[in-house]
Amino acid sequence: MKTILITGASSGIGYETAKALASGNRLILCGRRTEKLKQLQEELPHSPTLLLNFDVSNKEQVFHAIKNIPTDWQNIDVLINNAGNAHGLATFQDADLDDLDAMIDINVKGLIYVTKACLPFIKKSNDAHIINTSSIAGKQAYTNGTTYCASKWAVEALTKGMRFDFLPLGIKVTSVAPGAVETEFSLVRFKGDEEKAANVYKGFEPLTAQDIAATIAFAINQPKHVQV
Ligand code: 8X3
Repeated sequence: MKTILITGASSGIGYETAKALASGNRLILCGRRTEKLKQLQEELPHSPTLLLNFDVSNKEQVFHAIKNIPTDWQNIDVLINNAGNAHGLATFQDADLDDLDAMIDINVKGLIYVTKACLPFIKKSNDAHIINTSSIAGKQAYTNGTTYCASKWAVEALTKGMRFDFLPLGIKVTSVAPGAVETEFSLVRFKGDEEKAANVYKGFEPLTAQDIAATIAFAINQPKHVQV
């Protein structure tokens, strides 16, 4: 039984990953929307769960919440840095600076804060593993996506760098880099415009949150000597 902390567990990939990993594990479900986390908790009546409410981009909230995890939940083995999103889809010259700030704050700084905060606990585990949610956007820049792509490029660099740095600590590091996944992602990117969001997934079969959850579960369930 592993203790697994998941950020962004209130929806999409995080929500489905919690469901995929619930059997036989203890889950620390983190997010900003307490009601959604409670709903998820109710869907997992047979799994021990702890809910933590914080915004990954708020340094004080992150460190306060994680440092104060009850002692019997501090044996974190796996951290899934899933929280992240896109704000706006516009050329760099037209993009709203607040949107660009938000993507760097959440997708990059948020991942750094949560990882730093969890590290004192994770490094005591014999099954330590960090999963970073990257994106195809971390491998290929696209029109109107400069800063979202930059944020995911940073996730790729953080993953590779952590893999070197954490080798002496015995912590595995994996990045999962999905293409288009139909979740709230586009709704958030287009600030609630349902029509624009739905159009993104027209004409092809997008990935689902369950597909990505299964990939994360595969990575976590490999033997100790296998790092995906
Ligand atoms: C989401 C994938 O292609 O919409 O990270 O940027 S994409």
